[in-house]
Amino acid sequence: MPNINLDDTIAAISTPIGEGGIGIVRMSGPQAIEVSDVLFKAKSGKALAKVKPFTVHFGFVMDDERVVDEVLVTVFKSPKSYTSQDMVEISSHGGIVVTRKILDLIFKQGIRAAEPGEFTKRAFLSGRLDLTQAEAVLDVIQAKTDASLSVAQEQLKGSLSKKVKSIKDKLMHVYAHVEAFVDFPQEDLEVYSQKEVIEKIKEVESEINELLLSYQKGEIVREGILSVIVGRPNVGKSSLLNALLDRDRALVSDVPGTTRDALEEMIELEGILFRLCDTAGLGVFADKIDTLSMERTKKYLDQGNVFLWVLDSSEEFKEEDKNIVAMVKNKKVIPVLNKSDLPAQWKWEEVQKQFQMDVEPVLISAKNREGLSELEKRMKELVWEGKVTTEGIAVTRVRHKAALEQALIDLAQAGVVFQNKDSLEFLTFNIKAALDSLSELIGEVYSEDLLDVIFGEFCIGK
Ligand SMILES: Nc1nc2c(ncn2[C@@H]2O[C@H](COP(=O)(O)OP(=O)(O)OP(=O)(O)O)[C@@H](O)[C@H]2O)c(=O)[nH]1
Ligand SMILES: [Mg+2]
Repeated sequence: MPNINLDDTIAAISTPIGEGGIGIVRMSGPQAIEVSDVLFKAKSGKALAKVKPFTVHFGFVMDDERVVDEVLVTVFKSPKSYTSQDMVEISSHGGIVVTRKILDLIFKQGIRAAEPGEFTKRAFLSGRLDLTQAEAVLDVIQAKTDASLSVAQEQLKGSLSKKVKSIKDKLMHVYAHVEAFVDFPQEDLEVYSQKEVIEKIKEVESEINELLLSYQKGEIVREGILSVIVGRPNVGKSSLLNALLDRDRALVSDVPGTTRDALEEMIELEGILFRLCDTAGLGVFADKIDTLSMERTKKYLDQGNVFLWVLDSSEEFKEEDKNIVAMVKNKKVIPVLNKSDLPAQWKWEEVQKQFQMDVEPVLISAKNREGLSELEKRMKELVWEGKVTTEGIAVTRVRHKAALEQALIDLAQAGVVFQNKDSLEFLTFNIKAALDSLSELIGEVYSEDLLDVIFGEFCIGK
């Protein structure tokens, strides 16, 4: 395990850079209070080193004799703070220069600039939060719907770690029994029978599977539903994106091939987050950029959760449309018959029959903003029958999913080893590997690289 130094003191501006009501400069570490005393003159004249923890003090940040700003300073004493260390938060007026100036004065005292997420990393390293809780802090900050906020809050409370720990405890029990048997085979120990070991492993497997089942929903709640708008050029894909967003986000023109690069925007429909992606029209490509756009569209075809397949009903059903059928046929797709303000040249029933597609279309006019509420209704129905529920969602990140899947692989291997009556030492090896994966999930073991990835996503000052 890496040895990470917590003895230095770090500082950062914790509020967004810009103008606001207040700005907060935060410090954490053993020198936080003594350094604050160099810059801060309390109106009461009292030094911060002498004040009670969890108190707020009015006064001035001074640059020698010059007042930098009138501030409130909050003092936290270890271990009862966000990072579990001594902390000071200076609330000043929310200006870019004033907060920067206070931070610079702190740096002059030899304090180091905090890295992104370093305050939360300290909370993790000091044991106040486990890794899934630290990840939840970021999810709370980035939550874009009520549902994602409530899942993040559950995780922050430790619900996922609690479940993983309980699974780990059960497995640890099995491990201890098997190991006792390996170490002292001669002795008359009260250990699980072979049948019992297999049963216990099966129990653990089913609990892990239950957690994994919640991932599909969890991912959608956290990240939104990737809804890819596809279709041949000029059918009105970008017009549809603009209509759903209710603003002119994408460029629209009557020249086929207007959209080159895929474009992503979010909308929320009754608590469900949709990541709408407008793509370049799928068709005959002429130049290198077109080829690149096509590749990008195809990547989205692989990744999308749902597809809005836009067709132009005012023009014939073209060869290019036919080619798209195969790409979307077996996916969650809504055929969107656009330009319904113009006379239709073909009927969906014919296409449906020819390609045996068991799905109803939605008729819209993106230009006149018609048929959109029906389309939105269909989009919601495609996901959880239109009802958002966060109940039972525990696993929200690929990292969690990968760790649980690895634990299952190790346990399956343990089962094979046991059934073949191979050496019991192998069995302990496999159970230990599964235990390690679960420990990694909650951060009982970690590498510095993993922490860099997780906390690197945070903003500076959190
Ligand atoms: N009459 C009518 N015209 C529309 C409608 N929707 C889009 N158009 C027109 O169709 C043309 C193409 O629209 P876009 O939204 O740029 O089409 P696109 O599918 O994004 O095209 P590419 O980016 O080139 O693939 C434009 O001239 C739009 O004004 C509609 O509902 N009715
Ligand atoms: Mg377009």
